[in-house]
Amino acid sequence: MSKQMKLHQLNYLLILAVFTAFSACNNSVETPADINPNPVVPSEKMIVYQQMELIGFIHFTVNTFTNMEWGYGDENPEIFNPTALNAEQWVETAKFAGMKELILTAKHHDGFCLWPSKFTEHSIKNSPYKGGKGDIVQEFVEACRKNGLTVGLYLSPWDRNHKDYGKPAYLQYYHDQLRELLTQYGTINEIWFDGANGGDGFYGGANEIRRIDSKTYYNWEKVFALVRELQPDIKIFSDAGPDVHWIGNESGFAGSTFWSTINTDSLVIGHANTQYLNTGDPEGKNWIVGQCDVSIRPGWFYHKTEDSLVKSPEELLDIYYKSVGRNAILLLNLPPDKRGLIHENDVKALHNFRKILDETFAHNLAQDVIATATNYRLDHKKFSPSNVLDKSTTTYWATDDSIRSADITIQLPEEKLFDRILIQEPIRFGQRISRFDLAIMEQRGWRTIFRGTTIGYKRILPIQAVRTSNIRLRILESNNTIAISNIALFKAPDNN
Ligand code: FUL
Repeated sequence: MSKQMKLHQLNYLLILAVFTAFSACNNSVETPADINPNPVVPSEKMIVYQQMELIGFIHFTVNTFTNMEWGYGDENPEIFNPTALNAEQWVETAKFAGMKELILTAKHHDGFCLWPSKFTEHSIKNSPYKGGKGDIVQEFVEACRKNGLTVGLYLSPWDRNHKDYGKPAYLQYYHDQLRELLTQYGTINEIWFDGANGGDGFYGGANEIRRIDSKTYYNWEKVFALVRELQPDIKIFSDAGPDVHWIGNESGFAGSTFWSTINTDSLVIGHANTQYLNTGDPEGKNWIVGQCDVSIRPGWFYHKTEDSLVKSPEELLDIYYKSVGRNAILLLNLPPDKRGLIHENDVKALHNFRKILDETFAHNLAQDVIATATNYRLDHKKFSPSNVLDKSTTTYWATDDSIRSADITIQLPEEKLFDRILIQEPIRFGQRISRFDLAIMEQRGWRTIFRGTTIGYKRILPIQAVRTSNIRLRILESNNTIAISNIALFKAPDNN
């Protein structure tokens, strides 16, 4: 090779290197930053929690054997005798239904403990179950772990058995029990603090009424600090959070307007404003996930007389759409019977509920579609309307900052029949949308089929079935730059 040729080659390589470096540099300049987050956003831990969507409750204690809802606290532990208890059956039933976590009543208001607590005789250790050697919390935790469900525990603050309830001494007892539960059973994902507090009870034989000041008695800040010290990643549920809050009713539904933001300083555990809890607060300074608790039966505990009153799959679906479909978590209670098994009727209803859900959401009809919008941020593909069509909740369509009202239209390759519309916001930037409507294209033009307010992590709109090839989501109000991460269309099996 001549000297000149070599030089030529060198020059060429140099130009190529400079060009590559320049275009790499230019590309990184070209990829714009994400939209600005709202002042209140969820932590990564709470986003993961919200993505569980459906979780379950297990209410089981002496009440199951006395046919009560609130045990008085004077029960003889001898009555607690499940003959065929199988925690795996609970977990397998829950898992089949699509639940990602189960929460067990380790201690309900009667004070009876499902684990052999060192601090009381009112427990499983004095029952015939496994000759007093049983530990149902342990069995439960093992079954959950084996099946990949996270574990939650309920430790009732109100204790109608304990002689010191209402006095300072009880608080030490409560802390000791928390310590047992949160140190002896591995990772606990959620702790559930009930709001029912004080009233009549056995109280070590005093048989009287004990009232407490729900604002001060438990010193909740201290309790929460202890919980976090023992289990740093745990989610704390109560009427007031701090991570997950009660939805304000026990029927399982969030408001049709539901914000994940709320102000906790106005909430008192045991005396919360249920309407406020049901809607959240667009001005709220705390991000707290809403949780809708409801039982599959009229009662929280098993009663034989309710075997015929198990909620139907259709009722369960209605609850699902009003909880998960409204930006909240559904916590569905499955109470084991006296055998220690979830009753066949409950299992059947759950199976059919799951079957309908699976059939409904198996096939997104928004396939091979084209999404267009009246505006998209910087005209950059990072914010393109087509981002709402992938399954990812990371990619999103967003508008320019000055835009607070915009349309996104989805054009299907042909007319499709659908009756469920799913919409999601990329909540890592906060919750933004406060008014929207949906319209479909008909022969005479656009027809509005739904007017709504909030969307949040997930909104599912069960609508009358419509047939169309064009659907338009119009965002009318938003507290920040508009952003949507997903839109999908589904058709439920007929009559569901
Ligand atoms: C209520 C309790 O009083 C019920 O017994 C049940 O545990 C429910 C989940 O919470 O406040």
